[in-house]
Amino acid sequence: MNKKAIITSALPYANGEIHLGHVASTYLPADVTTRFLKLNGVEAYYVCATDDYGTPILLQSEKEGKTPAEYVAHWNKRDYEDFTALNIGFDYFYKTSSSENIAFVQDVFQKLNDAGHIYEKEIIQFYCNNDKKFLPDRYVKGTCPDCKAEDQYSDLCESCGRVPEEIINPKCSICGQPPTKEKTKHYFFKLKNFGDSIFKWLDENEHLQKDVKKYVQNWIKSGLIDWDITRDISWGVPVPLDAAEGKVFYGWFDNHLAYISTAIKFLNDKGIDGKEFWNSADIYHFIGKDIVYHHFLFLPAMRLGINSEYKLPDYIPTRGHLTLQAKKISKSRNWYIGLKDFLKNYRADYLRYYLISINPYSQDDLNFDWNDFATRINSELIGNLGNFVNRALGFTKKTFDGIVPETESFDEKDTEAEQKIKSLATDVGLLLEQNHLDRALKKVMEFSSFFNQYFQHKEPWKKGPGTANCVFLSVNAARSMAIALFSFLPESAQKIWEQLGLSGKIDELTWSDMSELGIPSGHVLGNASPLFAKVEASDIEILKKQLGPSE
Ligand code: B3M
Ligand code: ZN
Repeated sequence: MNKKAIITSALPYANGEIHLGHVASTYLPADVTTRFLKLNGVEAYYVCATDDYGTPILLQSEKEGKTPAEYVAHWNKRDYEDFTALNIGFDYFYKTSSSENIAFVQDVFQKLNDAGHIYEKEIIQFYCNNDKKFLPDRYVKGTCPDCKAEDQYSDLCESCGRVPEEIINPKCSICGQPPTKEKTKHYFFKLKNFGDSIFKWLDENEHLQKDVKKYVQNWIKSGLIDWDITRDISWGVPVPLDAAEGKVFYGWFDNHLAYISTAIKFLNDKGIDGKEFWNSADIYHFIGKDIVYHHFLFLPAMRLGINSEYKLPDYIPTRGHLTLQAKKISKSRNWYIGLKDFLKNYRADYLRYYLISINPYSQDDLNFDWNDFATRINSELIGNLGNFVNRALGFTKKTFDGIVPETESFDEKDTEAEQKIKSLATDVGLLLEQNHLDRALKKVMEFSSFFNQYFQHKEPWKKGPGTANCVFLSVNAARSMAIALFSFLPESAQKIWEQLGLSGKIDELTWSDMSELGIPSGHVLGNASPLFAKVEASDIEILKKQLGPSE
């Protein structure tokens, strides 16, 4: 394992609230991974930023009578608060509109330009005579020229995942009328130049998901097109050329560069050489499958175009979309659940538990279902884990005054239990290293269920021989579980820790500590109380109506 890592997750647009869909595919998996790496002694930093530029943001700020800078500052603050409430532990949360990112983007552009990867071209841009504006990107909808799917945005086909060269049968997405065309000069990035080198990079990188690689390599085989990187709007990173007055970069030119500029700013401020760190660390970019094109083509091409002055990613964990009650999330149709609203009703760990359990390391979509949420929390989190911890600690309190008893010689069952503790770090760690967060969490739950059965089998309430061993091993198992759970459920893990009467914070430990019998005989436990409260069916029925989705 590399001893340094930088972790990023797709940057949220500073344009509306964070909802469960965002959290499931990127922020939560990245957070779990970062916590895991840190416990493994990796100097890992999780950095993120709001994605502040683009036409939608400009138009929305105008509608609300705010400057775009005020508008994005509002969402930057709010997003950070919402993420923090879910215990997403960013080491640094910044913005693409930072002075550091602007300078960085302009510098990268200059270098690409000097290297001959940029050219100017007169293009025809859609214009709506009805709305009296240029219509870049999302403001035009039509039929995808590649897969023929209808009703697709001109900058991204959600059906085939490509960025269309020219959308067929265009319509203004504000008023629905066919736009006219106006001439304007734009700058293009020679993406075509990079097909072969990206293909090779994909072949050589064994950490990237095979199916995603294949997908991208097929795109490359079918021919890449050069990429229009400028826009005629007032909100964006200015193109640093005299001849480009009034033009700004397209958001996808500057946003992923903020992964680098944000990390470097943060590290430099800490007194670490940011650039050197970036180039010697493992780089992780967590994304959802809708932005594969951008992260597997634009991003590596731009880094290659400046001679890999900043290294390419090692991992781009790509996950599917969250659907809600089996339907696609849509903000405009109010079919979504805001993170803040959700957390007013249920604590962070309920959501973390549920979303991690249903989220495989693949591009398959996953579904949020209220009833399934209630069932999993009640039967797994509470019925299995909460039950075991409460039983083991409660029994020790009642029968031994909370003092962990002296052990006797272990019988076969005890030895098996001891073995489970000793192998937990490896069992869970291997899966986390491979990004199988759902399976790793399941392993912890299997561990808990083993100990439930062990406790049941030993019948310590009969106070026969073996009772002391059962108590000793059970409280030690609860300790191991707390450490293993910390990456997934940080609050609950810390709570178990405190109930065990252990001092300090779990994040000061190391991963392998979970495989020690760390609680000695004679140790005094803290106070046991139920870790979780049941999710009531009646509440779920109310929330289904209240939080939406309301369709
Ligand atoms: N702001 C959000 C998205 O398309 C977009 C991600 C940028 S990552 C550099 O999911
Ligand atoms: Zn229009």
